[in-house]
Amino acid sequence: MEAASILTTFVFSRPSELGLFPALSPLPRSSLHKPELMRIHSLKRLAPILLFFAAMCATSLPAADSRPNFLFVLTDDQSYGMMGCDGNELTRTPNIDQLAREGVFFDRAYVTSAICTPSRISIFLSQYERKHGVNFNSGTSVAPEAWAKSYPVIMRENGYYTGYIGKNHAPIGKGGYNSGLMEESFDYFYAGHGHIRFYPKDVHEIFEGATYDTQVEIVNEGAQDFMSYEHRLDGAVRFLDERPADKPFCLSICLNLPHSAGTGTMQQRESDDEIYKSLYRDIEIPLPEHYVARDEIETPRLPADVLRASERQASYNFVDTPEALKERTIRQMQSMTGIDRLIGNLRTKLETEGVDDNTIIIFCSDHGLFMGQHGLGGKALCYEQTTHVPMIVFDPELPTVLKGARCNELVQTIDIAATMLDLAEIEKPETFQGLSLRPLLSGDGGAIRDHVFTENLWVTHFGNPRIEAVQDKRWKYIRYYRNDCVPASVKIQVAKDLGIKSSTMLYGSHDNEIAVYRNHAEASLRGEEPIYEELFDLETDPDELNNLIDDPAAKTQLEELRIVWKQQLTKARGKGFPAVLRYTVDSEKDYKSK
Ligand SMILES: [Ca+2]
Repeated sequence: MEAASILTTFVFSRPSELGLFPALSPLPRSSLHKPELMRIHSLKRLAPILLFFAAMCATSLPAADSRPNFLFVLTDDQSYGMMGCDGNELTRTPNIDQLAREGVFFDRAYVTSAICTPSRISIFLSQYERKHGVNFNSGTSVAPEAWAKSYPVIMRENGYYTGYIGKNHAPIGKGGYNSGLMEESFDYFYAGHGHIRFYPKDVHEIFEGATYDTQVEIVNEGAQDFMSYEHRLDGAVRFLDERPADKPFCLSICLNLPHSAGTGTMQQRESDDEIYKSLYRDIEIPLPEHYVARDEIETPRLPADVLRASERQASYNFVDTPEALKERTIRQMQSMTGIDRLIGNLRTKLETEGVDDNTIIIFCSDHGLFMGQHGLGGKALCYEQTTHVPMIVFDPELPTVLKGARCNELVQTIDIAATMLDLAEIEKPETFQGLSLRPLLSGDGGAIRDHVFTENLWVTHFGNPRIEAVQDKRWKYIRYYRNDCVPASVKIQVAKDLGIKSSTMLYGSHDNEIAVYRNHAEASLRGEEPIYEELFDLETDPDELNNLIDDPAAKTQLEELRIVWKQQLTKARGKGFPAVLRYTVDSEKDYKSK
Protein backbone atom coordinates (compact mmCIF):
# COMPACT_ATOMS: atom_id res chain seq x y z
CA MET A 1 0.00 0.00 0.00
CA GLU A 2 1.30 3.45 -0.87
CA ALA A 3 2.18 5.66 2.09
CA ALA A 4 -0.04 8.42 0.81
CA SER A 5 -3.08 6.17 0.72
CA ILE A 6 -2.93 5.46 4.44
CA LEU A 7 -3.12 9.11 5.32
CA THR A 8 -5.98 11.50 5.48
CA THR A 9 -5.76 15.26 5.60
CA PHE A 10 -6.41 16.82 8.97
CA VAL A 11 -6.93 20.47 9.70
CA PHE A 12 -5.74 21.80 13.03
CA SER A 13 -6.72 25.02 14.69
CA ARG A 14 -3.95 27.58 14.82
CA PRO A 15 -2.29 27.84 18.26
CA SER A 16 -3.43 31.45 18.58
CA GLU A 17 -7.03 30.26 18.38
CA LEU A 18 -6.50 27.89 21.25
CA GLY A 19 -5.39 30.42 23.85
CA LEU A 20 -2.08 30.57 25.66
CA PHE A 21 -3.23 30.91 29.28
CA PRO A 22 -1.38 34.15 30.01
CA ALA A 23 -2.84 34.26 33.53
CA LEU A 24 -1.37 30.92 34.55
CA SER A 25 1.84 30.77 36.50
CA PRO A 26 4.60 29.00 34.62
CA LEU A 27 6.36 26.03 36.15
CA PRO A 28 10.07 26.29 36.88
CA ARG A 29 11.90 24.68 34.04
CA SER A 30 15.57 25.24 34.22
CA SER A 31 16.28 26.33 37.75
CA LEU A 32 18.66 23.42 38.00
CA HIS A 33 22.28 23.87 37.06
CA LYS A 34 23.14 22.56 33.62
CA PRO A 35 26.80 21.88 32.95
CA GLU A 36 28.28 22.74 29.58
CA LEU A 37 28.32 19.52 27.67
CA MET A 38 28.77 18.58 24.08
CA ARG A 39 25.38 18.58 22.44
CA ILE A 40 24.53 15.06 21.52
CA HIS A 41 21.99 16.07 18.94
CA SER A 42 24.66 17.24 16.54
CA LEU A 43 25.73 13.62 16.24
CA LYS A 44 22.19 12.61 15.37
CA ARG A 45 22.02 8.99 14.44
CA LEU A 46 25.44 8.41 13.08
CA ALA A 47 26.01 5.99 15.94
CA PRO A 48 27.29 3.00 13.98
CA ILE A 49 29.85 5.09 12.09
CA LEU A 50 30.92 7.04 15.14
CA LEU A 51 31.20 3.95 17.27
CA PHE A 52 33.31 2.35 14.56
CA PHE A 53 35.69 5.30 14.46
CA ALA A 54 35.75 5.46 18.24
CA ALA A 55 36.75 1.82 18.37
CA MET A 56 39.39 2.38 15.69
CA CYS A 57 40.85 5.30 17.61
CA ALA A 58 40.72 3.32 20.88
CA THR A 59 40.86 6.47 22.97
CA SER A 60 40.07 6.46 26.68
CA LEU A 61 37.01 8.67 26.13
CA PRO A 62 33.68 6.87 25.78
CA ALA A 63 32.01 7.33 22.42
CA ALA A 64 28.70 9.18 22.59
CA ASP A 65 25.83 6.85 21.82
CA SER A 66 23.51 8.78 19.56
CA ARG A 67 20.68 6.32 19.28
CA PRO A 68 17.40 8.22 19.85
CA ASN A 69 16.13 9.07 23.31
CA PHE A 70 12.57 8.09 24.17
CA LEU A 71 10.01 10.05 26.13
CA PHE A 72 6.91 7.93 26.62
CA VAL A 73 3.90 9.55 28.28
CA LEU A 74 0.98 7.32 29.27
CA THR A 75 -2.21 8.90 30.60
CA ASP A 76 -4.80 7.09 32.71
CA ASP A 77 -8.38 6.42 31.57
CA GLN A 78 -8.24 8.98 28.74
CA SER A 79 -10.76 8.04 26.07
CA TYR A 80 -10.34 9.07 22.46
CA GLY A 81 -11.84 12.53 21.96
CA MET A 82 -10.64 14.51 24.98
CA MET A 83 -8.12 16.77 23.18
CA GLY A 84 -8.20 19.27 20.36
CA CYS A 85 -6.33 16.93 18.03
CA ASP A 86 -8.89 14.14 18.45
CA GLY A 87 -11.91 16.36 18.04
CA ASN A 88 -12.70 17.96 21.40
CA GLU A 89 -13.72 21.56 20.74
CA LEU A 90 -13.76 22.73 24.36
CA THR A 91 -10.65 21.31 26.02
CA ARG A 92 -7.51 23.33 25.33
CA THR A 93 -4.53 21.12 24.55
CA PRO A 94 -2.34 23.32 22.29
CA ASN A 95 0.92 21.53 23.10
CA ILE A 96 -0.40 18.05 22.40
CA ASP A 97 -2.12 19.35 19.27
CA GLN A 98 1.25 20.74 18.18
CA LEU A 99 2.89 17.38 18.88
CA ALA A 100 0.27 15.75 16.64
CA ARG A 101 0.96 18.37 13.96
CA GLU A 102 4.63 17.41 13.99
CA GLY A 103 4.19 13.67 14.51
CA VAL A 104 1.90 10.86 13.37
CA PHE A 105 -1.51 10.54 15.03
CA PHE A 106 -2.67 6.93 15.06
CA ASP A 107 -6.41 7.24 14.63
CA ARG A 108 -7.18 3.55 15.09
CA ALA A 109 -5.16 2.69 18.20
CA TYR A 110 -6.55 0.14 20.66
CA VAL A 111 -5.58 -1.15 24.06
CA THR A 112 -5.65 -4.87 24.83
CA SER A 113 -7.45 -4.83 28.22
CA ALA A 114 -9.50 -1.78 29.26
CA ILE A 115 -8.41 -1.59 32.90
CA CYS A 116 -5.22 -0.23 34.49
CA THR A 117 -3.13 -3.16 35.72
CA PRO A 118 -3.40 -5.62 32.82
CA SER A 119 -3.21 -2.82 30.25
CA ARG A 120 -0.02 -1.38 31.74
CA ILE A 121 1.60 -4.79 32.04
CA SER A 122 0.64 -5.47 28.43
CA ILE A 123 2.49 -2.29 27.47
CA PHE A 124 5.59 -3.22 29.51
CA LEU A 125 5.80 -6.81 28.25
CA SER A 126 4.24 -6.36 24.80
CA GLN A 127 1.81 -9.16 25.58
CA TYR A 128 -1.94 -9.62 25.74
CA GLU A 129 -3.31 -10.22 29.23
CA ARG A 130 -4.31 -13.69 28.10
CA LYS A 131 -0.59 -14.44 27.89
CA HIS A 132 0.87 -12.42 30.81
CA GLY A 133 -1.85 -13.45 33.26
CA VAL A 134 -1.91 -10.50 35.69
CA ASN A 135 -4.95 -8.45 36.69
CA PHE A 136 -6.46 -7.08 39.91
CA ASN A 137 -8.36 -10.36 40.32
CA SER A 138 -5.65 -12.79 39.14
CA GLY A 139 -3.90 -13.26 42.51
CA THR A 140 -0.58 -12.99 40.69
CA SER A 141 2.39 -10.70 40.09
CA VAL A 142 4.73 -10.61 37.10
CA ALA A 143 7.55 -13.14 37.58
CA PRO A 144 11.11 -11.73 37.42
CA GLU A 145 11.88 -13.78 34.28
CA ALA A 146 8.92 -12.17 32.50
CA TRP A 147 9.89 -8.70 33.75
CA ALA A 148 13.42 -9.29 32.42
CA LYS A 149 11.84 -9.19 28.95
CA SER A 150 10.03 -5.88 29.52
CA TYR A 151 10.99 -2.92 27.32
CA PRO A 152 12.58 -0.83 30.12
CA VAL A 153 14.76 -3.69 31.35
CA ILE A 154 15.84 -4.62 27.83
CA MET A 155 16.63 -1.02 26.96
CA ARG A 156 18.67 -0.58 30.13
CA GLU A 157 20.61 -3.76 29.35
CA ASN A 158 21.29 -2.34 25.92
CA GLY A 159 22.87 0.85 27.14
CA TYR A 160 19.89 3.11 27.75
CA TYR A 161 19.64 5.30 30.84
CA THR A 162 16.12 4.60 32.06
CA GLY A 163 13.61 6.43 34.22
CA TYR A 164 10.10 5.85 35.52
CA ILE A 165 7.96 8.66 36.93
CA GLY A 166 4.37 8.87 38.18
CA LYS A 167 2.10 5.93 38.95
CA ASN A 168 2.98 2.25 38.83
CA HIS A 169 0.05 -0.12 38.66
CA ALA A 170 1.95 -3.30 37.85
CA PRO A 171 2.84 -5.73 40.66
CA ILE A 172 6.29 -6.98 39.72
CA GLY A 173 8.31 -9.78 41.35
CA LYS A 174 7.88 -11.73 44.59
CA GLY A 175 5.77 -9.58 46.89
CA GLY A 176 4.41 -7.48 44.03
CA TYR A 177 4.44 -3.79 44.90
CA ASN A 178 6.66 -4.49 47.92
CA SER A 179 9.28 -6.47 46.00
CA GLY A 180 11.55 -3.50 45.30
CA LEU A 181 12.21 -4.99 41.86
CA MET A 182 10.51 -2.15 40.05
CA GLU A 183 12.60 0.48 41.85
CA GLU A 184 15.88 -1.27 41.14
CA SER A 185 14.99 -1.96 37.52
CA PHE A 186 15.33 1.70 36.56
CA ASP A 187 18.27 4.06 36.80
CA TYR A 188 15.87 6.72 38.09
CA PHE A 189 12.58 5.90 39.82
CA TYR A 190 10.15 8.50 41.13
CA ALA A 191 6.73 6.88 41.33
CA GLY A 192 4.09 5.57 43.69
CA HIS A 193 2.65 2.06 43.57
CA GLY A 194 -1.09 2.12 42.99
CA HIS A 195 -3.09 5.32 42.71
CA ILE A 196 -1.18 8.51 43.43
CA ARG A 197 -4.37 10.61 43.39
CA PHE A 198 -4.49 14.34 42.73
CA TYR A 199 -2.30 15.19 45.74
CA PRO A 200 0.35 12.44 45.69
CA LYS A 201 2.07 13.59 48.89
CA ASP A 202 -1.06 12.58 50.81
CA VAL A 203 -0.56 8.94 49.93
CA HIS A 204 3.07 8.35 48.88
CA GLU A 205 6.14 9.20 50.92
CA ILE A 206 8.40 9.27 47.87
CA PHE A 207 6.87 12.60 46.77
CA GLU A 208 7.29 14.32 50.16
CA GLY A 209 10.05 16.65 49.04
CA ALA A 210 8.26 17.84 45.90
CA THR A 211 7.90 21.58 45.33
CA TYR A 212 4.26 21.32 44.27
CA ASP A 213 1.31 19.43 45.73
CA THR A 214 -0.55 18.49 42.56
CA GLN A 215 0.10 15.37 40.52
CA VAL A 216 0.99 16.71 37.11
CA GLU A 217 3.31 19.34 38.56
CA ILE A 218 5.06 16.75 40.77
CA VAL A 219 5.53 14.54 37.73
CA ASN A 220 6.86 17.55 35.79
CA GLU A 221 9.43 18.30 38.49
CA GLY A 222 10.61 14.68 38.42
CA ALA A 223 10.82 14.62 34.64
CA GLN A 224 12.74 17.90 34.52
CA ASP A 225 15.18 16.49 37.07
CA PHE A 226 15.59 13.24 35.12
CA MET A 227 16.38 15.08 31.92
CA SER A 228 18.87 17.40 33.64
CA TYR A 229 22.48 16.31 33.57
CA GLU A 230 22.66 16.87 37.31
CA HIS A 231 19.93 15.25 39.42
CA ARG A 232 18.91 17.22 42.48
CA LEU A 233 15.52 15.84 43.47
CA ASP A 234 15.75 14.31 46.94
CA GLY A 235 12.93 11.78 46.69
CA ALA A 236 13.95 10.02 43.49
CA VAL A 237 15.48 6.54 43.82
CA ARG A 238 18.62 6.57 41.67
CA PHE A 239 22.12 5.24 41.43
CA LEU A 240 23.77 8.32 39.94
CA ASP A 241 23.56 12.04 40.58
CA GLU A 242 24.17 12.75 36.93
CA ARG A 243 22.47 11.68 33.74
CA PRO A 244 25.30 10.16 31.72
CA ALA A 245 25.98 12.29 28.64
CA ASP A 246 27.24 9.31 26.65
CA LYS A 247 24.03 7.28 26.93
CA PRO A 248 20.63 7.76 25.29
CA PHE A 249 17.71 7.80 27.70
CA CYS A 250 14.29 6.23 27.90
CA LEU A 251 11.91 8.00 30.28
CA SER A 252 8.48 6.50 30.95
CA ILE A 253 5.98 8.91 32.50
CA CYS A 254 2.82 7.21 33.69
CA LEU A 255 0.09 9.46 35.03
CA ASN A 256 -2.92 8.80 37.26
CA LEU A 257 -5.05 11.37 35.40
CA PRO A 258 -7.67 11.97 34.08
CA HIS A 259 -8.51 8.79 36.07
CA SER A 260 -11.31 9.00 38.63
CA ALA A 261 -8.79 8.45 41.47
CA GLY A 262 -7.13 11.70 40.34
CA THR A 263 -10.16 13.81 39.42
CA GLY A 264 -12.24 12.42 42.30
CA THR A 265 -9.73 13.73 44.84
CA MET A 266 -9.34 17.27 43.44
CA GLN A 267 -10.15 19.81 46.14
CA GLN A 268 -9.43 23.24 44.62
CA ARG A 269 -6.87 23.90 47.33
CA GLU A 270 -5.49 27.39 47.68
CA SER A 271 -2.10 26.17 46.48
CA ASP A 272 -3.52 24.61 43.28
CA ASP A 273 -2.67 26.17 39.96
CA GLU A 274 -5.48 28.27 38.48
CA ILE A 275 -5.99 25.55 35.84
CA TYR A 276 -7.41 23.27 38.53
CA LYS A 277 -9.59 25.91 40.10
CA SER A 278 -11.28 28.21 37.63
CA LEU A 279 -10.64 26.90 34.11
CA TYR A 280 -13.76 25.74 32.24
CA ARG A 281 -16.05 26.71 35.13
CA ASP A 282 -17.61 29.59 33.20
CA ILE A 283 -18.58 27.71 30.06
CA GLU A 284 -21.45 25.45 29.19
CA ILE A 285 -20.51 21.77 29.42
CA PRO A 286 -22.68 19.67 27.12
CA LEU A 287 -23.68 16.14 28.06
CA PRO A 288 -21.98 13.43 25.99
CA GLU A 289 -23.88 12.13 23.00
CA HIS A 290 -26.12 9.18 23.95
CA TYR A 291 -25.96 10.14 27.64
CA VAL A 292 -28.63 8.49 29.79
CA ALA A 293 -29.05 9.39 33.45
CA ARG A 294 -29.48 6.46 35.82
CA ASP A 295 -33.14 7.27 36.55
CA GLU A 296 -33.94 7.38 32.86
CA ILE A 297 -32.53 4.01 31.83
CA GLU A 298 -35.39 2.07 30.26
CA THR A 299 -33.51 -0.69 28.49
CA PRO A 300 -29.99 -1.28 29.80
CA ARG A 301 -27.22 -1.11 27.18
CA LEU A 302 -26.44 -4.77 27.92
CA PRO A 303 -28.92 -7.28 29.36
CA ALA A 304 -28.93 -7.15 33.18
CA ASP A 305 -27.69 -10.74 33.47
CA VAL A 306 -24.72 -9.98 31.17
CA LEU A 307 -23.50 -6.75 32.83
CA ARG A 308 -24.73 -6.38 36.41
CA ALA A 309 -24.52 -2.60 36.28
CA SER A 310 -26.09 -2.15 39.72
CA GLU A 311 -22.99 -3.80 41.28
CA ARG A 312 -20.62 -1.24 39.75
CA GLN A 313 -17.97 0.37 42.00
CA ALA A 314 -19.37 3.48 43.71
CA SER A 315 -16.48 5.60 42.42
CA TYR A 316 -18.16 5.71 39.01
CA ASN A 317 -21.55 6.89 40.30
CA PHE A 318 -20.79 10.41 39.07
CA VAL A 319 -22.21 9.34 35.71
CA ASP A 320 -25.66 8.85 37.24
CA THR A 321 -26.79 12.50 37.22
CA PRO A 322 -26.06 15.36 34.80
CA GLU A 323 -24.91 17.62 37.68
CA ALA A 324 -22.30 15.21 39.04
CA LEU A 325 -21.17 14.34 35.52
CA LYS A 326 -20.68 18.01 34.67
CA GLU A 327 -18.43 18.58 37.68
CA ARG A 328 -16.36 15.51 36.81
CA THR A 329 -16.13 16.53 33.17
CA ILE A 330 -14.77 19.95 34.16
CA ARG A 331 -12.12 18.27 36.31
CA GLN A 332 -11.17 15.94 33.47
CA MET A 333 -10.84 18.90 31.11
CA GLN A 334 -8.71 20.76 33.65
CA SER A 335 -6.53 17.67 34.05
CA MET A 336 -6.09 17.37 30.30
CA THR A 337 -4.98 21.00 30.09
CA GLY A 338 -2.56 20.37 32.98
CA ILE A 339 -1.17 17.34 31.15
CA ASP A 340 -0.93 19.46 28.02
CA ARG A 341 1.19 22.02 29.85
CA LEU A 342 3.38 19.15 31.08
CA ILE A 343 3.97 18.12 27.46
CA GLY A 344 4.91 21.71 26.61
CA ASN A 345 7.33 21.88 29.53
CA LEU A 346 8.91 18.55 28.61
CA ARG A 347 9.51 19.70 25.04
CA THR A 348 11.03 22.95 26.24
CA LYS A 349 13.35 20.98 28.52
CA LEU A 350 14.41 18.75 25.62
CA GLU A 351 15.34 21.90 23.72
CA THR A 352 17.22 23.36 26.69
CA GLU A 353 19.23 20.17 27.03
CA GLY A 354 19.88 20.14 23.29
CA VAL A 355 18.30 16.75 22.70
CA ASP A 356 15.00 17.76 21.10
CA ASP A 357 16.03 16.67 17.62
CA ASN A 358 17.10 13.24 18.80
CA THR A 359 14.21 12.40 21.13
CA ILE A 360 11.19 10.39 20.06
CA ILE A 361 8.02 11.26 21.98
CA ILE A 362 5.18 8.78 22.33
CA PHE A 363 1.85 9.81 23.84
CA CYS A 364 -0.92 7.34 24.63
CA SER A 365 -3.59 6.34 27.18
CA ASP A 366 -3.96 3.02 29.00
CA HIS A 367 -7.69 2.83 28.03
CA GLY A 368 -10.88 4.87 28.01
CA LEU A 369 -13.86 5.31 30.32
CA PHE A 370 -17.64 5.56 30.03
CA MET A 371 -19.09 8.94 31.02
CA GLY A 372 -22.74 7.94 31.12
CA GLN A 373 -23.06 7.16 27.41
CA HIS A 374 -25.86 4.56 27.11
CA GLY A 375 -26.18 4.81 30.91
CA LEU A 376 -22.76 3.19 31.39
CA GLY A 377 -19.97 4.11 33.80
CA GLY A 378 -16.53 2.64 34.43
CA LYS A 379 -14.41 0.52 32.08
CA ALA A 380 -13.53 -3.17 31.55
CA LEU A 381 -15.77 -3.35 28.48
CA CYS A 382 -14.75 -3.82 24.85
CA TYR A 383 -16.69 -0.94 23.35
CA GLU A 384 -14.91 1.85 21.44
CA GLN A 385 -15.37 4.20 24.40
CA THR A 386 -13.08 2.00 26.52
CA THR A 387 -10.67 0.34 24.06
CA HIS A 388 -10.06 3.06 21.46
CA VAL A 389 -7.36 5.53 22.59
CA PRO A 390 -5.36 8.42 21.13
CA MET A 391 -1.78 7.57 20.18
CA ILE A 392 0.82 10.02 18.88
CA VAL A 393 4.36 9.19 17.81
CA PHE A 394 6.66 12.14 17.22
CA ASP A 395 10.01 11.33 15.68
CA PRO A 396 12.20 14.32 14.72
CA GLU A 397 13.37 12.29 11.74
CA LEU A 398 9.93 11.60 10.33
CA PRO A 399 9.73 12.15 6.58
CA THR A 400 8.19 15.58 5.91
CA VAL A 401 5.15 14.00 4.26
CA LEU A 402 4.32 12.19 7.51
CA LYS A 403 4.56 15.19 9.83
CA GLY A 404 1.02 15.87 10.99
CA ALA A 405 -0.30 12.73 9.29
CA ARG A 406 -3.29 10.77 10.50
CA CYS A 407 -2.64 7.06 10.23
CA ASN A 408 -5.74 4.97 9.72
CA GLU A 409 -4.08 1.58 10.22
CA LEU A 410 -5.05 -0.67 13.14
CA VAL A 411 -2.47 -0.62 15.94
CA GLN A 412 -2.45 -1.73 19.58
CA THR A 413 -0.70 -0.52 22.72
CA ILE A 414 1.40 -3.72 22.81
CA ASP A 415 3.03 -2.31 19.66
CA ILE A 416 4.65 0.57 21.59
CA ALA A 417 7.42 -1.54 23.16
CA ALA A 418 8.15 -3.28 19.86
CA THR A 419 8.38 0.10 18.15
CA MET A 420 10.76 1.58 20.72
CA LEU A 421 13.12 -1.41 20.51
CA ASP A 422 13.03 -1.32 16.73
CA LEU A 423 13.83 2.41 16.62
CA ALA A 424 16.63 1.81 19.14
CA GLU A 425 18.02 -0.94 16.89
CA ILE A 426 17.50 -3.54 19.63
CA GLU A 427 16.21 -6.98 18.72
CA LYS A 428 12.86 -7.73 20.35
CA PRO A 429 12.53 -10.90 22.44
CA GLU A 430 10.40 -13.85 21.34
CA THR A 431 8.00 -13.12 24.19
CA PHE A 432 6.80 -9.91 22.49
CA GLN A 433 3.41 -10.15 20.78
CA GLY A 434 3.35 -6.55 19.56
CA LEU A 435 4.51 -5.33 16.16
CA SER A 436 6.79 -2.45 15.31
CA LEU A 437 5.08 0.63 13.90
CA ARG A 438 8.33 1.64 12.21
CA PRO A 439 7.03 0.93 8.69
CA LEU A 440 4.17 3.35 9.36
CA LEU A 441 6.65 5.96 10.60
CA SER A 442 8.86 5.71 7.56
CA GLY A 443 6.13 5.69 4.95
CA ASP A 444 7.32 2.30 3.71
CA GLY A 445 4.45 0.15 4.79
CA GLY A 446 0.72 -0.44 4.71
CA ALA A 447 -1.24 -2.44 7.28
CA ILE A 448 0.75 -4.06 10.06
CA ARG A 449 -2.25 -5.99 11.39
CA ASP A 450 -5.61 -6.89 9.86
CA HIS A 451 -7.42 -7.33 13.18
CA VAL A 452 -7.44 -6.04 16.72
CA PHE A 453 -8.08 -8.32 19.70
CA THR A 454 -9.36 -6.87 23.00
CA GLU A 455 -10.56 -8.66 26.10
CA ASN A 456 -11.81 -8.36 29.66
CA LEU A 457 -10.79 -10.84 32.34
CA TRP A 458 -11.60 -8.53 35.25
CA VAL A 459 -14.59 -10.56 36.31
CA THR A 460 -15.55 -9.90 39.90
CA HIS A 461 -18.39 -9.16 42.29
CA PHE A 462 -18.54 -5.71 40.62
CA GLY A 463 -20.53 -7.26 37.82
CA ASN A 464 -18.45 -7.14 34.62
CA PRO A 465 -18.56 -10.23 32.40
CA ARG A 466 -15.63 -11.89 30.65
CA ILE A 467 -15.42 -10.43 27.15
CA GLU A 468 -13.51 -11.13 23.95
CA ALA A 469 -13.70 -8.89 20.90
CA VAL A 470 -12.18 -8.88 17.43
CA GLN A 471 -12.49 -6.20 14.83
CA ASP A 472 -11.20 -5.25 11.44
CA LYS A 473 -11.34 -1.72 10.04
CA ARG A 474 -15.09 -1.93 9.63
CA TRP A 475 -16.68 -4.77 11.58
CA LYS A 476 -16.52 -5.68 15.26
CA TYR A 477 -17.62 -8.91 16.94
CA ILE A 478 -17.96 -9.19 20.75
CA ARG A 479 -18.54 -12.28 22.92
CA TYR A 480 -19.75 -12.13 26.55
CA TYR A 481 -19.47 -14.99 29.06
CA ARG A 482 -21.33 -15.71 32.26
CA ASN A 483 -20.15 -14.03 35.46
CA ASP A 484 -20.75 -16.44 38.36
CA CYS A 485 -19.22 -14.23 41.06
CA VAL A 486 -21.19 -13.44 44.20
CA PRO A 487 -22.48 -9.86 43.69
CA ALA A 488 -20.83 -7.00 45.59
CA SER A 489 -24.16 -6.04 47.19
CA VAL A 490 -24.42 -9.50 48.77
CA LYS A 491 -20.84 -9.33 50.07
CA ILE A 492 -21.44 -5.87 51.53
CA GLN A 493 -24.59 -7.07 53.30
CA VAL A 494 -22.81 -10.13 54.71
CA ALA A 495 -19.96 -7.93 55.93
CA LYS A 496 -22.52 -5.69 57.63
CA ASP A 497 -24.27 -8.67 59.24
CA LEU A 498 -20.96 -9.97 60.57
CA GLY A 499 -19.75 -6.54 61.67
CA ILE A 500 -16.61 -6.62 59.52
CA LYS A 501 -15.27 -4.12 57.02
CA SER A 502 -16.83 -4.40 53.56
CA SER A 503 -13.43 -3.60 52.01
CA THR A 504 -12.18 -6.89 53.48
CA MET A 505 -14.81 -8.68 51.43
CA LEU A 506 -14.38 -6.62 48.28
CA TYR A 507 -10.66 -6.06 47.81
CA GLY A 508 -7.66 -8.35 47.64
CA SER A 509 -7.47 -11.77 45.98
CA HIS A 510 -7.19 -15.01 47.95
CA ASP A 511 -5.36 -18.10 46.73
CA ASN A 512 -8.49 -19.81 45.39
CA GLU A 513 -9.06 -16.87 43.07
CA ILE A 514 -5.87 -17.71 41.18
CA ALA A 515 -7.62 -20.87 40.03
CA VAL A 516 -10.83 -18.98 39.24
CA TYR A 517 -8.91 -16.51 37.07
CA ARG A 518 -6.91 -19.25 35.32
CA ASN A 519 -10.14 -21.08 34.61
CA HIS A 520 -11.65 -17.92 33.13
CA ALA A 521 -8.58 -17.38 30.96
CA GLU A 522 -8.81 -20.88 29.47
CA ALA A 523 -12.57 -21.58 29.45
CA SER A 524 -13.51 -20.18 26.04
CA LEU A 525 -10.54 -21.93 24.44
CA ARG A 526 -11.88 -25.17 25.90
CA GLY A 527 -15.28 -24.56 24.33
CA GLU A 528 -17.35 -22.51 26.78
CA GLU A 529 -20.14 -20.80 24.86
CA PRO A 530 -20.92 -17.08 25.20
CA ILE A 531 -24.20 -15.99 26.81
CA TYR A 532 -24.46 -12.94 24.55
CA GLU A 533 -22.89 -11.69 21.31
CA GLU A 534 -22.78 -8.43 19.39
CA LEU A 535 -21.83 -7.43 15.87
CA PHE A 536 -21.37 -3.81 14.83
CA ASP A 537 -20.70 -2.07 11.55
CA LEU A 538 -18.36 0.66 12.82
CA GLU A 539 -18.40 2.43 9.49
CA THR A 540 -22.12 3.19 9.60
CA ASP A 541 -22.53 2.85 13.37
CA PRO A 542 -19.41 4.14 15.16
CA ASP A 543 -21.29 4.49 18.45
CA GLU A 544 -22.20 0.79 18.45
CA LEU A 545 -25.94 1.29 18.72
CA ASN A 546 -27.26 -1.38 16.33
CA ASN A 547 -26.42 -4.97 17.17
CA LEU A 548 -26.46 -6.84 13.85
CA ILE A 549 -25.82 -10.28 15.33
CA ASP A 550 -29.16 -11.61 14.02
CA ASP A 551 -29.18 -9.60 10.80
CA PRO A 552 -29.15 -11.98 7.81
CA ALA A 553 -27.46 -9.26 5.72
CA ALA A 554 -24.41 -9.41 8.02
CA LYS A 555 -24.17 -13.21 8.14
CA THR A 556 -21.01 -13.39 6.04
CA GLN A 557 -19.18 -10.87 8.21
CA LEU A 558 -20.27 -12.68 11.37
CA GLU A 559 -19.07 -16.06 10.12
CA GLU A 560 -15.76 -14.59 9.06
CA LEU A 561 -15.19 -12.82 12.39
CA ARG A 562 -16.11 -15.95 14.37
CA ILE A 563 -13.20 -17.69 12.65
CA VAL A 564 -10.93 -14.70 13.27
CA TRP A 565 -12.02 -14.63 16.94
CA LYS A 566 -10.74 -18.16 17.53
CA GLN A 567 -7.50 -17.45 15.69
CA GLN A 568 -6.83 -14.21 17.54
CA LEU A 569 -7.76 -15.65 20.94
CA THR A 570 -5.48 -18.65 20.43
CA LYS A 571 -2.65 -16.41 19.30
CA ALA A 572 -3.14 -13.99 22.20
CA ARG A 573 -3.10 -16.83 24.73
CA GLY A 574 0.14 -18.29 23.40
CA LYS A 575 1.46 -21.44 25.03
CA GLY A 576 2.45 -22.58 28.51
CA PHE A 577 1.57 -21.34 31.98
CA PRO A 578 2.07 -17.56 32.26
CA ALA A 579 5.28 -16.39 33.95
CA VAL A 580 3.59 -15.26 37.17
CA LEU A 581 4.05 -15.60 40.94
CA ARG A 582 1.41 -16.10 43.63
CA TYR A 583 0.49 -12.66 45.00
CA THR A 584 -2.53 -12.77 47.29
CA VAL A 585 -3.84 -11.73 50.68
CA ASP A 586 -2.77 -15.22 51.82
CA SER A 587 0.78 -14.99 50.47
CA GLU A 588 1.56 -11.46 51.68
CA LYS A 589 1.58 -10.39 55.31
CA ASP A 590 1.26 -6.71 54.40
CA TYR A 591 -0.93 -7.04 51.29
CA LYS A 592 -2.78 -3.89 50.33
CA SER A 593 -5.05 -3.68 47.33
CA LYS A 594 -3.94 -1.03 44.90
CA1 LIG B 1 -6.29 3.24 33.63
